[in-house]
Formats: sequence, structure tokens, C-alpha cells
Amino acid sequence: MANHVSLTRYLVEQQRVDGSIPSQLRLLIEVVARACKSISHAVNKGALGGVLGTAESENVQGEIQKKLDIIANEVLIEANEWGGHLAAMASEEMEDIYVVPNRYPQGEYLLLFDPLDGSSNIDVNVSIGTIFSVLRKPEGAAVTEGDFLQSGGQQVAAGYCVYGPQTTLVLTVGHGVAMFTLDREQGSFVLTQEHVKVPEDTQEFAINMSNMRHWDEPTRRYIDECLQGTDGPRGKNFNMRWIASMVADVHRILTRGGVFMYPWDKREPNKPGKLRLMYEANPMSWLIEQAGGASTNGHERILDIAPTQLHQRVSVVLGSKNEVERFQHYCAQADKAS
Ligand code: AHM
Ligand code: MG
Repeated sequence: MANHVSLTRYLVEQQRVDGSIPSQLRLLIEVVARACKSISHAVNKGALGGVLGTAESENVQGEIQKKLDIIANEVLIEANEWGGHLAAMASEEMEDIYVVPNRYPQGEYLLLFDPLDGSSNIDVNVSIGTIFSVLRKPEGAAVTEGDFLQSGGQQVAAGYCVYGPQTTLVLTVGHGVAMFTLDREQGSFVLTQEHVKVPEDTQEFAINMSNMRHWDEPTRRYIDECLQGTDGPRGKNFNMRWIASMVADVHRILTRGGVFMYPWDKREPNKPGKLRLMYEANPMSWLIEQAGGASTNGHERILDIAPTQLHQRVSVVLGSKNEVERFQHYCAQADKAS
């Protein structure tokens, strides 16, 4: 159709308007999008492609890998290593960084990804996705793991691709959030929403309620008040959703608002949370903020956290601004009282 704006055209036009997408970055985003198309095909084949089930290996976090975790990781590496736009990559599924081999030119960007988020949903045919984050390589000779340890506020591009009833790519380069739907006949991502906005208020929250007995006081208080509905201090009823794929939960919040919570809890007190700062919390937090929402670990804006480890975990509360601020206020009150 004549009025269809492809991802390529969107990126070229953005560059003309605000100069925010240099050609190497444009190439990088297009390559990531192409890789997501391949992953989407593999996901769609499911049992017919022999891609379901576990791979009988563990990742660096000690979690059993699914076959699709490994396939998605390989697709992203193979697609990105030869283009000359990257210096190195880091993945939730790999212990060490992957430096672009000497046989290819090295570019000025670093790519981080969770190749297949929501792994527990693969075999049950529920939405899953790929999350990515792009940083600039600091000046200096050889690329090191330390080069990746930049706060989320330093990201130059971030996004995710959700493999659901539709395959949708969601992107920010720091000038708002745009959504692209995969047109399977054309084989291209087509712009379907620009200037995405998360409503400031919501009546919907997302949390794994089975962890309730392990929560800290501010989390307990926030959820308890939501559950009291019109009879409680909030004076309104709340709905709950938990997909167990952060991509799918965040996609719903970007579409109609809500608050997503994976807070610290007492199950493993020395772990700051379940989700990973560099592959999940940072890119999602930037998208949410770019759409007018907020994101915190309870005490600090996620995008301000100075990382100390590539695979570090973090407590995450993000979504509709007024709800996230309310949670932060409860955390501050609890800190004061202790
Ligand atoms: P994964 O990257 O290994 O798939 O784990 C991250 C996922 C998130 O997508 C989701 O929000 C969370 O883990 C669900 O955790 P739980 O099963 O504890 O509810
Ligand atoms: Mg994940």
C-alpha cells in the first residue's frame, strides 16, 4: 500500500528530521530487525520445526536453556557479526562478551540482548520476545567487558520484538517510541504506531502473586491497597495480568497502561531481583520513559544505576507514572521508618 512506511523509511526519515540515527546505527537496527524476523519464523514453526523443548544445557545464570534460547542467540550473533557496525555483543545466554572476529571490520557500537525472553512460555504457545539495547563503545583500543558497564541513560537505541498473535517490533532512539508490525507477505516491518504514550494512571497491575509471602513491606502495601478496590484507600478497583514474559507485559503497558513489578523478595535475599539490568530492565525502562512512564528499583531510577557486572540483576517496577511514583513513595516511607 502506498501509505505504508517501512522500518527502513522510518529510520531514514528520522535521520533527516533530527539527525539521531547515523548510518551505522541504522544498519544495526535493520540487522537486528532482520534477525527478529528469522526468530519469528522459527517460533512460528514450533513443533513442526523441531525447536521446542530444552537443550540440556545451562546458561550463566544456572537456568536450563530451551532450544529456542540457543537458536535465537545464534541468529542474532550471525546476523550482526559481519556488518562492520559492531565492536562486540553481550547476551543473557553467554557468560562472556562476544567480540567481533578479526576477519570483520569493527564498528563503534555494542549490542546487548536477551535473545528469547519469557522462555517458560515457549512450549505453551504464549507470547515471547527478543529484547535489545545499544551502547556506544567508549574510546580506546580493544573492547572489554568493562566497556559494556554503562548506565541505561547512555543507551542510543533500545527495543524489543514480541512474537505473539502479531510480530511487533518496538523501538526508541531517544525521540519517542514507535511500533512496527511484521507484514508476512511483504516480509517487512511496517510502522503501525508512532508517539506511543503510557497513560499516567491505571487500574491494572502485573506481578507474580505466588511470591506474595516473600515480599517486602512496600510491595505488600502497594498490592494490598490495589486489592482492596473501592473499599480501600485507592477508592477504585484494580485488574491483574501476569503473562510471565516481560516483553508481553511491557507491550500491554505501552498499549493501554499498567504497572509491571518484579521486586526484590526474600526467597534469595542476596539477589537484588530476578530480572537482568543490562538485557531487560535498561532497554524496557528507556522505552517506558520515552513513552511518558517511569521506572524504578524502588530507590533509584533504573536508568541511573551504574552497573558493576554484565549479568547483574535488579528489582524492577515500571509503567504508568503515578503508580510508579506511589510505589517509590512507599519505599521511601519504609526506609525512613526502619
Ligand atoms: P527469562 O529471560 O529467562 O525468560 O526470564 C525472564 C522472565 C520475564 O520475562 C518474566 O517477567 C519473568 O521472567 C517471569 O518470572 P516468573 O516465572 O518468576 O513469574
Ligand atoms: Mg528475559
